[in-house]
Amino acid sequence: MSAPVRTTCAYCGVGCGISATVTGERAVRIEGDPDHPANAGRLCSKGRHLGETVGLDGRLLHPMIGRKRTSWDRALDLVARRFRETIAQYGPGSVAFYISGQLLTEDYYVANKLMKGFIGSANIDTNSRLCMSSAVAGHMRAFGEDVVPASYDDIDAADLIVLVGSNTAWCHPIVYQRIMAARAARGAQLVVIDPRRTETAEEADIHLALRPGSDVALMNGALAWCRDNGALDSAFLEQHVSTPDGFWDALAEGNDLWSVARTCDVPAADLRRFYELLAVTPRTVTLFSQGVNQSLTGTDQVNAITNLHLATGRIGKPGAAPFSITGQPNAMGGREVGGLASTLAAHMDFAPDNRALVQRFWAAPTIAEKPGLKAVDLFRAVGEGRIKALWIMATNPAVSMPDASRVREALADCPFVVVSDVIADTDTSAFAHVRLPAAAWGEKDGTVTNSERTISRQRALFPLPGEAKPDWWIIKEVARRMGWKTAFAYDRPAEIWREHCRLSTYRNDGARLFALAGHGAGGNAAYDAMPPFRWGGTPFADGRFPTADGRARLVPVAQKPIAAPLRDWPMTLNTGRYRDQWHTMTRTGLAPKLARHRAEPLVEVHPQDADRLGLVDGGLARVSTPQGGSLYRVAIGDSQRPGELFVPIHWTDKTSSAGRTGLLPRPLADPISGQPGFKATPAAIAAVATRWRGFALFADVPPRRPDCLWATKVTVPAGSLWELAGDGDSAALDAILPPGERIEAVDRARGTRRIAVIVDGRLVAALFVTETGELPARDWLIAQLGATEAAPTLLAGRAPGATADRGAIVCVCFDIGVTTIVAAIRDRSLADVAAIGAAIGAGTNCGSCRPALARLLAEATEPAHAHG
Ligand SMILES: Nc1nc2c(c(=O)[nH]1)N[C@H]1C(S)=C(S)[C@@H](COP(=O)(O)OP(=O)(O)OC[C@H]3O[C@@H](n4cnc5c(=O)[nH]c(N)nc54)[C@H](O)[C@@H]3O)O[C@H]1N2
Ligand SMILES: Nc1nc2c(c(=O)[nH]1)N[C@H]1C(S)=C(S)[C@@H](COP(=O)(O)OP(=O)(O)OC[C@H]3O[C@@H](n4cnc5c(=O)[nH]c(N)nc54)[C@H](O)[C@@H]3O)O[C@H]1N2
Ligand code: SF4
Ligand SMILES: [Mo]
Repeated sequence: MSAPVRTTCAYCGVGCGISATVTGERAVRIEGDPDHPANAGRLCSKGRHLGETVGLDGRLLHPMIGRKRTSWDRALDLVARRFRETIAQYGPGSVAFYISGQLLTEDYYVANKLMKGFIGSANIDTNSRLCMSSAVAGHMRAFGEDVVPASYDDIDAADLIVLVGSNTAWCHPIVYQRIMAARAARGAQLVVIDPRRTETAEEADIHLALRPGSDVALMNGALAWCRDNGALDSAFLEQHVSTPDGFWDALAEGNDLWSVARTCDVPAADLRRFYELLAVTPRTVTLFSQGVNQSLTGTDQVNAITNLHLATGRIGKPGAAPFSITGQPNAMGGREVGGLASTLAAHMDFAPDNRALVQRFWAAPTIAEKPGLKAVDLFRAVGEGRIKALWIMATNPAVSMPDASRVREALADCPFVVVSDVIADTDTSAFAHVRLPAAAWGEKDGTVTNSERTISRQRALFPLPGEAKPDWWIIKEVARRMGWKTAFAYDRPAEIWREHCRLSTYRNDGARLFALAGHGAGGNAAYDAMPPFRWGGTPFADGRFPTADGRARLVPVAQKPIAAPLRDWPMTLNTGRYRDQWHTMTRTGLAPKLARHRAEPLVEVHPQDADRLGLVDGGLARVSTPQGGSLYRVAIGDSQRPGELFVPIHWTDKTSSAGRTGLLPRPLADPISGQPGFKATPAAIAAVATRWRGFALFADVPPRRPDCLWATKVTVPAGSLWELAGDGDSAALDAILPPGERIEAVDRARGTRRIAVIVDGRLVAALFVTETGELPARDWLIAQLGATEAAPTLLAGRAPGATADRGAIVCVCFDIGVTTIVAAIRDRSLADVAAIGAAIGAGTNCGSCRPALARLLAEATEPAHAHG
C-alpha cells in the first residue's frame, strides 16, 4: 500500500479535497482531505464511492477509427489531416470543438489556444454553456468581469442564506452540510426558492414554491421592498455603483408585495416574511444554480440577484454576496482560460487590444476575430452542414443537449466527428469516425477551480491504462501535426500551467482581476506539490469593480410575461438531477452503491394531475413535447406543483429503452448568454398501458438491451439489473438469456414466468416477469449473482424462510433501506437524525441522506401527511 495522494473529487463544483490511498492494481481507498479548504475532510455519497468507478469496465483503451482499433499515429494523423483539409477548403469557420467543464485547466488551455490562435476561429464552446453561461453574462453586465464575488467562508459568516433554483442537498451536498452547520452554529436562516419541494426545501425556514420562470419578479419585488423599508445602502450606491436613469422609477411599477405574490403564485404572507427578513439582514448570501441559469431569461434572473446585492451593499464583505455555485469540477477553470465561444482567453473578450495582446503572447499566426458559435447554434450549424469537422471532448451531447434527437441527426450527417472520451460506447461516440481514449479521473494530472475560485490539483493515482492519454497530450499532438510544432511543444501539464499563469498577468495592470501572479513561478516540483489556493482574495472588498469607471452596474430587468399553458402541451416540464447519479451516468453508473437511491427514471406528478389523467403510482407514462417523447415510471407526490412535472437527466440509450430526457426540451436559449431553458418546457403526459412487468439480472454484460417497451439498467455488485415492462409477449425476452442450465417456473393464471440460468452451479442470469402476480424484492437475488453456489430457492426469489425486505436504499454508505429506518424510528422511538445514526448508523458517514432521514422522521410523526 502506497502513501496517500492528495487530489480533488471528480464530480461537482464544490471541489472537495480527497486523500486517496492506492490499495491494489486498480483499487483505491477514498477519504476526505481534512486539510482541504472546501470540505475539511467531508465527502458526499458520490465522492465517497469514487473507488467503485476506477475499474476498467467499459473503458476506451485504444484509438479507434470506425469500429477498428488503430495506432495513435494513424488516428492523430487522420484527425489533423481532416481538420487541415476542411479548413483549407471551407475556411476556419467550418470546424468546431465542443468541450467540457470536466476537462482540466491545462487541457482547456491547449484546446482554446489551438482553436482561437492557430485555427483562427472561436468555434469552441463547452457544455458549460448549458450550465453557467447566464451567470457569466450576468457577472459581466454587473461587474465588468466574470468574477464570483463569494467564498464558502461567506456561508459560515452569513445570517441569512437564500438558495435560488438550487437543490443543494443533492447537487452540492458538502456546501449544504456547511449551510446546516452555519444554522446550528449561529442560527442562520434558510430560504429556498424552488417550484419543487426538494429535500433542500424541506429543511428551510421559508420555502417559496414559485411559478417557474418568475424569479425576476420575486427579486425585483425584494429590491422594491428593501428600498421602501430603508434597506438600501445609499453610500455604497453613490460611490461604487452606476444606476441607469429611470431605474428606480421602473422598479416602482408593479413590484409591490401583492402583485409579486400573484405573479409568482406564492402565499403573500410567506413572501412578506422573506422580504422582512431580507430587509433587516445585511449578512445575506444568495446561492443560485440551474433554476436561475437554465432559463430563457437566465441572464436577467442573475442580474435581478446582483442588483439586490449591489443596492444593499451586500458584496465584498464577509457573509454577504451573490454566489453562483458551479456544476462541474472545472467549470470555473474553463472560464479562467476563456474557453467559451464568447470569450477570448484569460478573462479577456474580443476587443482589438485584447486580440493583439493574446496573439502576441501566443506568437500565433492569426487570432479569432469575433465570438464563435454557442452550443445550441453550433449544433444547428452542424445540422445545416456549415460545420464539417467537429471534435467533442469529455461531454455527451447526444444525451445532454436540448432537442437531442436533432443533435443526433446533425452528428449522423456531419462529415467528420472525433470523440475523446474515457468510455468506449456512449450515445455520442456511436456517431464518431474517430474515438480517442482519454485518461480518466485517477490517471490525469492537472488543476481544477471550484465554485469559490480555489484552484486545486488533481493528481494521478494509477498508471495510464491501455493506450489512454491525457486530453492535453491528445490536443497538442493534433496541433503539432497540423503544423504548429513549437507553440505546442508541451511535455507535461506543469509547462501549460506556467504559460496559463503568465498569460493571466501579461500586460495586466490590474484591469483584469483574474491574475495568477507568482503561482507559475516555481518549477515542476512546485507544481507537483502545489497546495490548494484561492485567487482574487475577497473581490470588490475595496468597492472597485473591473469596469472602465470602476463602478458596478445596476441592470434594469423586468419580469417577462409567463405564457399561459398551451392546449396541446398543458404541463410544464422541469428537468434536473438525482442525488447519487452524475449526468449521463458513464461514471457514477459504474458504482453499485450509487444505483440504489433511484434505480429508475421517475416522472414526479402532483396527485391532482394524476387523478385527472388516470396516472397510477408505479405505472408507466409517456412525457411528450413537440420535440419528442420518453417514458418514465410515475411517482405521485405533492412535492410537485400542479401542472408541473419533474424528470431526471441521467438515463441514456445505454441504460434505458426510452428514458432519455435531453430530447424533450426546446433548442431555445437565453438571447444574451445562449444558455438553453431546460427547466420549463411545454409538455403533455399520458399513462402507458403495459401487459406485464418484470426484471432481469445478468452477471455478464448482456449482448444487447432487453427489447421491450421499458428497460432501464443499473449496476449491481456482480452484474447488472434491468427493470422491465412491456405490452407484447414477454417470451420474446428469453432470447437475451445466456446459454446454461435453465430452471423455470410458470404460473399461467397470473402470467408469471421465472427463469434462472445456472453455469457451473452458479447463477449467471435471471428473468422474472408477471402479468397480474407479485415480483420478489431484488436484494436477495442480486446477492445470489455473486454466490459461489446457486441457492435451491432461486425461483422463489428469497432465501429459505426469510421474508424481510429493506425497502429502497436511503443510506448508501451502510446499505440501509427505508423499511429498516422506519421500523427503527417506530420501535425505538427515535426523535432526531442523530438518534437514528446512533441506533442504526444511517447518515453517520457521508451525510448525504440526512435530509431524507429528517423527512422520514417528520412523516413518522405526522402519518396523515402524504409525501411523494
Ligand atoms: N448528484 C448530482 N450532483 C451534481 C450533478 C449531477 O449530475 N448529480 N451535476 C453538477 C452540475 S454540472 C450542475 S450544473 C449542478 C446543478 O445543481 P442544481 O442547480 O442544484 O440542480 P438541478 O436539479 O438541475 O436544478 C436545481 C433546481 O432548480 C429548480 N427550478 C426549476 N425551475 C425553476 C425556476 O423557474 N425558478 C427557480 N428558482 N428554481 C427552479 C428545480 O426544481 C431544481 O430543484 O449540480 C452539480 N452536482
Ligand atoms: N434537460 C436537461 N439537460 C441538461 C441539464 C439539465 O438540467 N436538464 N443540465 C446541463 C448541464 S448543467 C450540464 S453540465 C450537462 C452535462 O452533460 P454532459 O457533459 O454531456 O454529461 P457527462 O455525462 O458528464 O459527460 C461527460 C463525458 O465525458 C467523459 N469523460 C469523463 N472524464 C473525462 C476526461 O477526463 N476526458 C475525456 N475526454 N472524457 C471524459 C464521460 O465518460 C462522459 O461521456 O448537461 C446539460 N443538460
Ligand atoms: S460535494 Fe460530493 S460530488 Fe461534490 S466535490 Fe464534494 S464529494 Fe465530490
Ligand atoms: Mo452543469
